[in-house]
Amino acid sequence: MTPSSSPPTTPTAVRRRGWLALAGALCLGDRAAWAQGRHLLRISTPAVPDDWHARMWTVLREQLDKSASGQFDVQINLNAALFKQGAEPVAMARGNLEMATISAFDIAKLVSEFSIFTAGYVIRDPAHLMKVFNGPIGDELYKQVSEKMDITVLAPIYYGTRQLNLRDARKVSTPADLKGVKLRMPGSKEWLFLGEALGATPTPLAFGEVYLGLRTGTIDAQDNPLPTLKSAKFYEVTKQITLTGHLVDVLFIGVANKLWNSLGAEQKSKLRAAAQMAASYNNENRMADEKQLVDYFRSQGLSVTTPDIDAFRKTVQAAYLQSDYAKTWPKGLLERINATR
Ligand code: KDO
Repeated sequence: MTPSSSPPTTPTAVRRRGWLALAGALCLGDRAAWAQGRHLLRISTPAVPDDWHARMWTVLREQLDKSASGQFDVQINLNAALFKQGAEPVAMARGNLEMATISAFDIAKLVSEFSIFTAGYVIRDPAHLMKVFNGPIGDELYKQVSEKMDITVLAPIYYGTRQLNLRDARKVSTPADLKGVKLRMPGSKEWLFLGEALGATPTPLAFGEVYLGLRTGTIDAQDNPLPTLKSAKFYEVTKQITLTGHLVDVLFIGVANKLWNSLGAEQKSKLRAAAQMAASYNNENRMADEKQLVDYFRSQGLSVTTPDIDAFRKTVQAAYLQSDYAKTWPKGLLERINATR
């Protein structure tokens, strides 16, 4: 990718596009797809176009074009142009959106026992993540999501391992070194708690505002997986990456039950298969990227440091275990997650 000095989006442009896209999708798209007898599949994501979990939606669309030709009208809206980050589950429940990636943080807002998946240093690595979410623990979670959020999970995807990314270079060995650092987090209390557990001063900000926040200095740091640091170009406006690996992050490809329940068995299996193909495409590319991006960022002049991971793990785990979140975790779930191999 060629480095550029301009941000990938501006908030005003995104908002303007958002209103136009929203009006189009809600009024015209709905009727057009209905008139042609196709199922409208409106997708909304905050992801930037170059990110793997944005590109995977094209994989899904192309697959459906092949396997269920003329049956779905897939409309992909990137950069939070249709719904703002975190608003997707509500839009899906209200019938204004059919598909999105939802995070464990979105789920925890409504299904509090699953805040366990928002806790740092619980999931060990991508293989552990897939075993947990493609096994019985995942099935229990998806049942709750369907009942309480009216969303069917079609596939978990690996979003990447979250690392710290700082505007200015500084020594970061333990959480104490992050005291007073304004660490941007997405805007929900579960995310802010993670920032606090890391020892920083969490500052809520939508994903689309992060580039500018780093460039102007309204925030000192952000956390995201390495592939996203590259696709959203955060490396252009930061000097250091500290490999805390504090959250092996998952997103779930979800479909609104209103749409899901209107499909026949064959359409359901084709849509699920397309979602799984999209997930594999994302997972493979992300994991490959994570292996080689440290060298890339160093070549771009960033310093990439390794902190005392044990110190981070102990502090973050203790913060969660002492929190009210842990009180809602079903008995034995943490042990079952730890025992999943
Ligand atoms: C972010 O805002 O930091 C985050 O990484 C949170 C994720 O849950 C997800 O919403 C992601 O942004 C977006 O998909 C943009 O990559």
